[in-house]
Amino acid sequence: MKNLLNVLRSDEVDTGLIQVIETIINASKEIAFRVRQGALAGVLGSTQDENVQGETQKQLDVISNQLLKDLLLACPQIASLASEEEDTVVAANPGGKYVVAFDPLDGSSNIDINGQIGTIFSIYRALDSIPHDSELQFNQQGSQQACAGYVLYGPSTLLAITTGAAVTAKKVTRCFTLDATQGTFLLTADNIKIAKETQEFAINMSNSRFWNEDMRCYIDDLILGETGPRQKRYNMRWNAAMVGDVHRVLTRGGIFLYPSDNRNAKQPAKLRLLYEANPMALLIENAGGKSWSEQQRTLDIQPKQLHERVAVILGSANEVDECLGYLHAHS
Ligand code: AFP
Repeated sequence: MKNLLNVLRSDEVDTGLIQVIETIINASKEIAFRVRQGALAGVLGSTQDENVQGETQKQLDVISNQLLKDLLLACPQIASLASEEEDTVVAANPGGKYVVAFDPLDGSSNIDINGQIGTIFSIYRALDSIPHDSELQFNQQGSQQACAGYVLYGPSTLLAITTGAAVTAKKVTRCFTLDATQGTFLLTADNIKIAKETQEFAINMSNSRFWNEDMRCYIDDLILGETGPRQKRYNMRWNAAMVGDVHRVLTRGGIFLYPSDNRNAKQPAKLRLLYEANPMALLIENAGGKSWSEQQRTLDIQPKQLHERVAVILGSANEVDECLGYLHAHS
C-alpha cells in the first residue's frame, strides 16, 4: 500500500507544502493518541473558558489547538496560522511560504460521548504583497487553497486530503488510514467519486422553525419520500460533527446541510468559512460533488473576516442542484 508521502511526491507536490502537510499529520497523530486514551489521559470535560465565538472550550479542544500550534510554529515553511480557537492570527515565520487555517477539534460536543471528532485544515500560499502576520493573508477565496483535508478520529483514524488547482491540475480526493503499528497513513481510497444521486440527507431538524420557507419546503418534500414530488424515499443521518457527516457523504453520497437561520440576528449561519466550509468544499468538489452557500458556490466566496460564518449545502451534485432549485425559485 502506498503511504501519504509517496503519493504526494508522485503528484510532484512542492517539498515546502509536503513539509506543512507532514507537520499537520504529526500533530494529528498526537491528537489521535489522546483521543484514544479518553478518560485515561484525563482530557475529557470542559474548561472554564469560552473561545472567541462564545463557545465553551473542551479540554481536548485546547490541547489539540496547542499541539497544532506548537508544531506548526516550528515549521519554517509557515508564515502564519488562523485557528477556530484563537482570537486573531498567530504569527509564525516571516519567510514562510504558506498560511494554515484549522479547526483543531471539530464536533467537540462528541468528545465526552466517545463519538466522531476530527481536525480540519486548509493551506494557502502566503501572499508576498501582505505582511506575513496580517489577517488579510486569510482573505483568499477557497478556490485558492493549496491543500485541504481532515483527520477523522473514529473507530480508525482516517485522513481525507486533496490538493488545489494552485498546486496541481489533478482533481483527486483520497483517503488514507492510519496504521497505528507503524504510525503511517496508508492509501485506502484513491480518486474518490461521490455518487451524483442520493437518498440520504443530513441536517439538524430541530432548527427547522428557524429556516426560511424554501428550505423548509425542500426538507418537507424529502420527508414525503415516494408519496411527494421527489418520488423516492429518503433516510436521514446527523453526526453533530461535520467531519463525520462529510466523510459519510464522500464514502456513499448524500447531502449535508447547515442552512442559514434566524435564531440569532447577529449570526445568520453556524459553520465557519475558513475552518469548515472551504476545506470541505474543496474535498467535495475534487470528488465530483458540489458545495454551495445558498446563493453562491462556497469556493467563490470572498472572505471578509477570520471567523466569518456561512450556510453550507454540499454533497451529491444532483441533490445539491435540487435543493438550490427550491432556494433560488423565489430569489
Ligand atoms: P462544535 O465543534 O462546536 O461541536 O461544532 C460542530 C459543528 O461546527 C459541526 O461540526 C457540526 O456539523 C455542527 O457544528 C453541529 O451543530 P449542531 O450542534 O447545531 O447540530
